This record gives sequence, structure tokens and C-alpha cells, in this order.
Amino acid sequence: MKLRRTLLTLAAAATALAATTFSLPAAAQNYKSEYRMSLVVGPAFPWGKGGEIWANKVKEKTNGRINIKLYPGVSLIQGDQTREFSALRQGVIDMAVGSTINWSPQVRQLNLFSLPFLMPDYAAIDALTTGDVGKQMFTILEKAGVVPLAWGLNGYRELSNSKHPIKSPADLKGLKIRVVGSPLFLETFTALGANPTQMSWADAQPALASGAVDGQENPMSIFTAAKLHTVGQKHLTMWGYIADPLVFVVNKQVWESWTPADRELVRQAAIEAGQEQIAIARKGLIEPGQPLLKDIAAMGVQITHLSPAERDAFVKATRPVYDKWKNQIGADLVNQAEKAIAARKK
Ligand code: X2X
Repeated sequence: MKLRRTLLTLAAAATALAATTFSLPAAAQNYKSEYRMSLVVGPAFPWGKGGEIWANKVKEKTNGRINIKLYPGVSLIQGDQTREFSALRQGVIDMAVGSTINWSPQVRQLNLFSLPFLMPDYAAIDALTTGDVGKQMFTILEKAGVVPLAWGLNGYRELSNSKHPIKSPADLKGLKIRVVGSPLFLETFTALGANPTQMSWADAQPALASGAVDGQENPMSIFTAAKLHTVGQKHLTMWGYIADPLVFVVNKQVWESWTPADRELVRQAAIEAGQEQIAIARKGLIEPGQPLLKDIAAMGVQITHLSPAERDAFVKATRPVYDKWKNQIGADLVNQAEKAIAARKK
């Protein structure tokens, strides 16, 4: 009897010892020596800079327990950016700073941000991302199998082309315009009378250079960093039809492999990096006189600003597409977004 009790005590002690011996290193053992962060563009762009800031903050906050390597050019998926979300879910990618546009083929609600002329200004973007709509989007992304941590911003996507100034939908007629993302983009440009063609960012640049396509739409920070004026893009129309937020996200299994304390550090790093990234993405565009546009004009690019009436013609032409996609995205969500924008602080 006594021996049995002693044995039991010994067994319990051994179990306890094993638990303490294994629990600490067990966590560390699950950590990879390196985590792969996918990005469409590298740190020369505000977008990639945001990824770099996040990676550096994570390394610092976790004392090097979590090491991140950047993979710009969506190189983990051979440049096919519309497959990024699936790869993230499957674990081919550990983490990413990704555009809502590139994930919208898999997560239809993300098309919200691509509804033409939904968000008239930066305050409207903020009203969505920092409000209830942003929270709902994160719940949707979580259900889709990833862990979203913070918002960033690619930016307002302005229209450029090599042929002539565009002031009205009629000026777009027959122009070959490169787009990426979901069918919403094809429908928007078709409604405007253009000839849209879908291709990756990697393919877009040579296609612009060879003249295989006439134009494209991208934020000004992408236009300047990629030097699109050197591939024939001499005409720019500031129409602000959509803006793509970025999302800082981690693969679910990777997230669960980290200790709760490390998860919080990674989240905090993402939130800080997101705020810094958004400021970089807006730089030169929100100050009086928009200094970035002056730089672009100095490169020999002709910039067209639309009067409210001219802009309205684009809004009207794309309205049927908006209405159709409102239902595909979810009318409740879009109604909520419209209300949040109407109530925004300017
Ligand atoms: O491909 C684009 O146009 C880019 C770089 O803006 C995105 O990844 C959405």
C-alpha cells in the first residue's frame, strides 16, 4: 500500500516534471526558423514598406523568436496575385500584407471597396475600415480561414493611359485597360466603353511597355515607384473611383502555433505598422497642393482633374454595375457602408 502510494507520487512528479520540461521548449520547437511574408510590391513602395516595418517590429518585440522574410512580387505563388488568399489559407504563405482587390475573387465581400465611386475621400475609407464595417470584414476573413490583424492602404486608384487625356467615358472608348481582381473590374470598365483585360501586376508592366495595353489604374505611389511614365503612361485622370485597403494577416495554423503572448506582440506590431503604412501611402496626396502630383507632372505626365459634373458622368455610367454588385456583395453590408460614409467626420 505504502509502496503503491510512493510509486504514484513518483509517477505524478515525473509527469509534472515532464510537463514543465516540455511545455517551454515545446512552444519554441513549433516555431519555424523563418516565416514567409507575401507582398505584391517591395519596400520601395509604401505597401512593401509596411510589410518591412511589420517584420522589423515583430522581430524586435519578440526578441527574435519570430523571424520574417519578405517575398515581394508574390513570388511564393509565381506572381499570380489573385491566388494569394488561397495560398495563405493553405499555408504556402505564412503571412501577408494583401490588397482587398487581390483577395476579392475568394472573398466576395471584399469587392465592397471596389464598388465604383463608393468612397469619395480618405475620411470615407477610414469610416469603413475603423468602424463596424471593418470589424465585420475581419469576421468574414476569419471565417474564410485567416487571422486578420490590421488595416493598411494601397490608395486611390487613378486612371492612366498612353493615348490621350480622359475627361469623359467617351474618351475611354475602345482603350485597352489592364485590370486585376474580380469580374467587377471587367464589368466596370466595360460599362465605361473601354476594353478591359485582366492580368497580373508582373505582366502589366511589359504589356504597357510594348503597347499591348493602353492604360491601367493604380495608386499614385505605385505609379511613381514603378515609374509608369517610362512605359508610355503620359496621361493621368484623377477620378478617385476606388481605393484598395491592405490587410495585415497571418495563416491560422501559424497563428495558433505561437504563444498567446507572442500573438499579441504580432498583433500590436501589425496595428502600429498599419498606421505608419497608411501615413506613408497618403504622403504627398493629402497636403495642400498635393506635392506628389507636382512631381508626377514634372515627369512629363499630363494630369486631368475632373469637374464635379465630369466626374458625375463616370458615376452614372457605372451605376448599373454598382447596383448589380451591391447584391452580390450583400445589400446589408453595402447599406451599412453607405450609411457609415454619409455619417463620416470630414
Ligand atoms: O496589381 C495591381 O494593380 C496592384 C499592385 O495595385 C495590386 O496588387 C492590387
